[in-house]
Amino acid sequence: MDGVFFTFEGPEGAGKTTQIARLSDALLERGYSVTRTREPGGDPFGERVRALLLDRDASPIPIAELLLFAAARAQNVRTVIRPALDAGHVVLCDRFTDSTLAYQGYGRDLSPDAVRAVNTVATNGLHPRKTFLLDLPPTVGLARQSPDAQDRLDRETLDFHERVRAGFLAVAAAEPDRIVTLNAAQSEDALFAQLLAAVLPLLPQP
Ligand code: Z5A
Repeated sequence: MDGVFFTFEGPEGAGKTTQIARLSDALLERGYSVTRTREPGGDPFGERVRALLLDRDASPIPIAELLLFAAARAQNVRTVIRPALDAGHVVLCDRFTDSTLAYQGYGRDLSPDAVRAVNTVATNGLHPRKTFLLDLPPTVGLARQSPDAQDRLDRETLDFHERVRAGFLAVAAAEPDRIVTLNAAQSEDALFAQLLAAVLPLLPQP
Protein backbone atom coordinates (compact mmCIF):
# COMPACT_ATOMS: atom_id res chain seq x y z
CA MET A 1 0.00 0.00 0.00
CA ASP A 2 1.33 3.43 -0.86
CA GLY A 3 1.50 5.91 2.01
CA VAL A 4 0.47 9.55 2.07
CA PHE A 5 2.96 12.40 1.78
CA PHE A 6 2.29 15.75 3.49
CA THR A 7 4.64 18.74 3.57
CA PHE A 8 4.66 21.74 5.88
CA GLU A 9 5.91 25.12 4.78
CA GLY A 10 6.12 28.67 6.03
CA PRO A 11 8.40 31.44 7.19
CA GLU A 12 10.69 30.96 10.20
CA GLY A 13 9.00 30.49 13.53
CA ALA A 14 5.65 29.63 11.94
CA GLY A 15 5.16 26.64 14.25
CA LYS A 16 5.82 23.81 11.77
CA THR A 17 7.88 21.72 14.19
CA THR A 18 5.25 22.16 16.93
CA GLN A 19 2.33 21.25 14.68
CA ILE A 20 4.09 18.28 13.04
CA ALA A 21 4.85 16.82 16.48
CA ARG A 22 1.21 17.19 17.55
CA LEU A 23 -0.08 15.75 14.29
CA SER A 24 2.30 12.81 14.49
CA ASP A 25 1.06 11.99 18.01
CA ALA A 26 -2.58 12.30 16.94
CA LEU A 27 -2.08 10.00 13.95
CA LEU A 28 -0.12 7.41 15.95
CA GLU A 29 -2.95 7.37 18.52
CA ARG A 30 -5.38 6.60 15.69
CA GLY A 31 -3.29 3.64 14.51
CA TYR A 32 -1.37 5.15 11.59
CA SER A 33 2.31 4.49 10.96
CA VAL A 34 4.03 7.87 10.77
CA THR A 35 7.45 8.97 9.51
CA ARG A 36 8.64 12.48 10.39
CA THR A 37 11.44 14.07 8.47
CA ARG A 38 12.78 17.54 7.70
CA GLU A 39 14.66 19.47 5.06
CA PRO A 40 17.42 20.10 4.86
CA GLY A 41 18.13 16.92 6.78
CA GLY A 42 16.39 13.60 7.15
CA ASP A 43 19.21 11.08 7.15
CA PRO A 44 22.77 11.38 8.52
CA PHE A 45 24.20 12.70 5.26
CA GLY A 46 21.36 15.22 4.86
CA GLU A 47 21.89 16.39 8.45
CA ARG A 48 25.54 17.07 7.64
CA VAL A 49 24.51 19.11 4.62
CA ARG A 50 22.03 20.94 6.88
CA ALA A 51 24.79 21.89 9.30
CA LEU A 52 26.82 23.31 6.42
CA LEU A 53 23.85 25.25 4.99
CA LEU A 54 22.76 26.78 8.29
CA ASP A 55 26.28 27.59 9.54
CA ARG A 56 26.40 31.32 10.33
CA ASP A 57 29.99 31.45 9.07
CA ALA A 58 29.22 29.90 5.68
CA SER A 59 28.81 32.15 2.65
CA PRO A 60 27.69 30.07 -0.33
CA ILE A 61 26.80 31.86 -3.55
CA PRO A 62 23.06 31.48 -4.33
CA ILE A 63 23.42 28.73 -6.94
CA ALA A 64 25.68 26.69 -4.61
CA GLU A 65 23.09 27.13 -1.85
CA LEU A 66 20.33 25.92 -4.20
CA LEU A 67 22.29 22.83 -5.21
CA LEU A 68 23.12 21.93 -1.61
CA PHE A 69 19.43 22.11 -0.60
CA ALA A 70 18.72 19.91 -3.63
CA ALA A 71 21.45 17.42 -2.67
CA ALA A 72 19.96 17.02 0.80
CA ARG A 73 16.50 16.59 -0.75
CA ALA A 74 17.67 13.95 -3.23
CA GLN A 75 19.09 11.98 -0.32
CA ASN A 76 15.99 12.44 1.87
CA VAL A 77 13.57 11.42 -0.90
CA ARG A 78 15.46 8.24 -1.75
CA THR A 79 16.57 7.07 1.70
CA VAL A 80 13.70 8.24 3.94
CA ILE A 81 10.54 9.45 2.18
CA ARG A 82 10.15 6.96 -0.68
CA PRO A 83 10.86 3.89 1.50
CA ALA A 84 8.39 5.13 4.14
CA LEU A 85 5.70 5.70 1.50
CA ASP A 86 6.36 2.24 0.06
CA ALA A 87 5.82 0.85 3.59
CA GLY A 88 2.42 2.61 3.79
CA HIS A 89 3.41 5.35 6.23
CA VAL A 90 1.99 8.83 6.55
CA VAL A 91 5.08 10.97 5.89
CA LEU A 92 5.24 14.42 7.49
CA CYS A 93 8.05 16.52 6.03
CA ASP A 94 9.10 19.85 7.58
CA ARG A 95 9.81 21.94 4.44
CA PHE A 96 10.15 20.65 0.87
CA THR A 97 10.24 22.07 -2.66
CA ASP A 98 8.10 25.14 -1.93
CA SER A 99 10.77 26.37 0.50
CA THR A 100 13.29 26.26 -2.35
CA LEU A 101 11.00 28.32 -4.57
CA ALA A 102 10.36 30.81 -1.76
CA TYR A 103 13.91 31.15 -0.33
CA GLN A 104 16.16 30.55 -3.34
CA GLY A 105 13.68 31.74 -5.99
CA TYR A 106 11.97 34.75 -4.39
CA GLY A 107 14.51 35.37 -1.63
CA ARG A 108 17.75 34.97 -3.60
CA ASP A 109 16.19 35.98 -6.92
CA LEU A 110 17.21 32.81 -8.77
CA SER A 111 15.11 31.98 -11.83
CA PRO A 112 11.93 30.09 -10.83
CA ASP A 113 12.37 27.84 -13.88
CA ALA A 114 15.88 26.90 -12.75
CA VAL A 115 14.64 26.23 -9.21
CA ARG A 116 11.78 24.06 -10.52
CA ALA A 117 14.16 22.10 -12.76
CA VAL A 118 16.51 21.40 -9.86
CA ASN A 119 13.55 20.44 -7.64
CA THR A 120 12.37 17.93 -10.26
CA VAL A 121 15.77 16.25 -10.37
CA ALA A 122 16.02 16.19 -6.57
CA THR A 123 12.55 14.75 -5.98
CA ASN A 124 12.57 12.32 -8.89
CA GLY A 125 9.06 13.66 -9.60
CA LEU A 126 7.64 12.98 -6.12
CA HIS A 127 4.90 15.48 -5.15
CA PRO A 128 3.16 15.93 -1.80
CA ARG A 129 -0.48 14.86 -1.60
CA LYS A 130 -1.12 18.09 0.31
CA THR A 131 1.01 20.96 1.56
CA PHE A 132 0.13 23.03 4.61
CA LEU A 133 1.45 26.57 4.44
CA LEU A 134 1.63 28.07 7.93
CA ASP A 135 1.56 31.74 7.10
CA LEU A 136 2.49 34.63 9.36
CA PRO A 137 4.33 37.96 9.09
CA PRO A 138 8.12 37.54 9.37
CA THR A 139 8.29 40.02 12.25
CA VAL A 140 6.01 37.76 14.30
CA GLY A 141 7.91 34.56 13.47
CA LEU A 142 11.33 36.09 14.08
CA ALA A 143 10.18 37.47 17.44
CA ARG A 144 9.41 33.87 18.51
CA GLN A 145 13.08 32.89 18.12
CA SER A 146 15.92 33.65 20.48
CA PRO A 147 18.62 35.63 18.62
CA ASP A 148 21.27 33.17 19.87
CA ALA A 149 19.47 30.29 18.18
CA GLN A 150 19.14 32.02 14.82
CA ASP A 151 20.83 30.29 11.87
CA ARG A 152 22.39 31.81 8.74
CA LEU A 153 19.06 32.18 6.93
CA ASP A 154 17.15 33.46 9.98
CA ARG A 155 19.71 36.28 10.12
CA GLU A 156 18.89 37.56 6.62
CA THR A 157 17.34 41.02 6.24
CA LEU A 158 13.68 41.70 6.93
CA ASP A 159 13.33 42.55 3.24
CA PHE A 160 14.58 39.02 2.36
CA HIS A 161 12.06 37.45 4.75
CA GLU A 162 9.24 39.58 3.30
CA ARG A 163 10.13 38.36 -0.21
CA VAL A 164 10.14 34.77 1.06
CA ARG A 165 6.67 35.17 2.57
CA ALA A 166 5.37 36.76 -0.63
CA GLY A 167 6.91 33.82 -2.52
CA PHE A 168 5.07 31.27 -0.39
CA LEU A 169 1.78 33.11 -0.87
CA ALA A 170 2.32 33.34 -4.65
CA VAL A 171 3.08 29.61 -4.89
CA ALA A 172 -0.02 28.84 -2.79
CA ALA A 173 -2.19 31.05 -5.02
CA ALA A 174 -0.90 29.22 -8.09
CA GLU A 175 -1.67 25.75 -6.67
CA PRO A 176 -4.81 26.06 -4.54
CA ASP A 177 -5.69 22.37 -4.90
CA ARG A 178 -2.43 21.23 -3.35
CA ILE A 179 -1.61 23.97 -0.87
CA VAL A 180 -3.79 24.77 2.14
CA THR A 181 -2.89 28.09 3.76
CA LEU A 182 -3.45 28.32 7.52
CA ASN A 183 -3.13 31.38 9.75
CA ALA A 184 -0.09 30.62 11.91
CA ALA A 185 -0.54 33.74 14.04
CA GLN A 186 -3.43 32.09 15.91
CA SER A 187 -2.95 29.98 19.03
CA GLU A 188 -1.23 26.58 18.81
CA ASP A 189 -4.47 24.83 19.78
CA ALA A 190 -6.64 26.66 17.24
CA LEU A 191 -4.10 26.03 14.48
CA PHE A 192 -3.84 22.36 15.37
CA ALA A 193 -7.63 21.92 15.30
CA GLN A 194 -7.70 23.33 11.75
CA LEU A 195 -4.77 21.19 10.66
CA LEU A 196 -6.21 17.95 12.03
CA ALA A 197 -9.60 18.67 10.46
CA ALA A 198 -7.87 19.15 7.10
CA VAL A 199 -5.68 16.04 7.36
CA LEU A 200 -8.05 13.31 8.61
CA PRO A 201 -10.38 13.27 5.57
CA LEU A 202 -7.36 12.76 3.31
CA LEU A 203 -6.30 9.51 4.97
CA PRO A 204 -7.50 5.96 4.33
CA GLN A 205 -8.55 3.85 7.33
CA PRO A 206 -5.40 2.88 9.32
N1 Z5A B 1 15.52 26.48 3.47
C1 Z5A B 1 15.82 27.02 2.24
O1 Z5A B 1 16.31 28.15 2.14
N2 Z5A B 1 15.58 26.29 1.12
C2 Z5A B 1 15.07 25.02 1.16
O2 Z5A B 1 14.88 24.39 0.11
C3 Z5A B 1 14.77 24.48 2.46
C4 Z5A B 1 15.01 25.24 3.59
C5 Z5A B 1 14.21 23.10 2.56
C6 Z5A B 1 15.76 25.50 7.63
O3 Z5A B 1 15.63 25.69 8.94
C7 Z5A B 1 16.18 26.77 6.94
O4 Z5A B 1 16.50 26.42 5.60
C8 Z5A B 1 15.03 27.73 6.87
C9 Z5A B 1 14.61 27.75 5.40
C10 Z5A B 1 15.80 27.26 4.70
N3 Z5A B 1 15.51 29.01 7.20
N4 Z5A B 1 15.15 29.99 7.70
N5 Z5A B 1 15.13 31.01 8.11
P1 Z5A B 1 14.32 25.30 9.77
O5 Z5A B 1 13.25 24.67 8.97
O6 Z5A B 1 14.82 24.59 10.95
O7 Z5A B 1 13.95 26.80 10.07
P2 Z5A B 1 12.78 27.49 10.69
O8 Z5A B 1 11.55 27.46 9.90
O9 Z5A B 1 13.36 28.83 10.96
O10 Z5A B 1 12.48 26.61 12.00
P3 Z5A B 1 11.84 27.08 13.29
O11 Z5A B 1 12.25 28.42 13.77
O12 Z5A B 1 12.11 25.96 14.21
O13 Z5A B 1 10.33 27.28 12.94
P4 Z5A B 1 9.08 26.33 13.06
O14 Z5A B 1 9.47 24.90 13.07
O15 Z5A B 1 8.15 26.75 12.00
O16 Z5A B 1 8.44 26.72 14.47
P5 Z5A B 1 8.47 25.95 15.89
O17 Z5A B 1 9.85 25.48 16.20
O18 Z5A B 1 7.36 25.01 15.99
O19 Z5A B 1 8.10 27.20 16.80
C11 Z5A B 1 8.98 28.29 16.94
C12 Z5A B 1 8.70 28.98 18.29
O20 Z5A B 1 7.39 29.54 18.27
C13 Z5A B 1 8.73 28.03 19.49
O21 Z5A B 1 9.22 28.71 20.58
C14 Z5A B 1 7.27 27.66 19.69
O22 Z5A B 1 6.98 27.31 21.01
C15 Z5A B 1 6.58 28.96 19.30
N6 Z5A B 1 5.26 28.77 18.71
C16 Z5A B 1 4.86 27.75 17.88
N7 Z5A B 1 3.58 27.90 17.54
C17 Z5A B 1 3.14 29.05 18.13
C18 Z5A B 1 1.89 29.75 18.13
N8 Z5A B 1 0.83 29.31 17.43
N9 Z5A B 1 1.82 30.90 18.83
C19 Z5A B 1 2.90 31.37 19.52
N10 Z5A B 1 4.11 30.75 19.57
C20 Z5A B 1 4.22 29.60 18.87
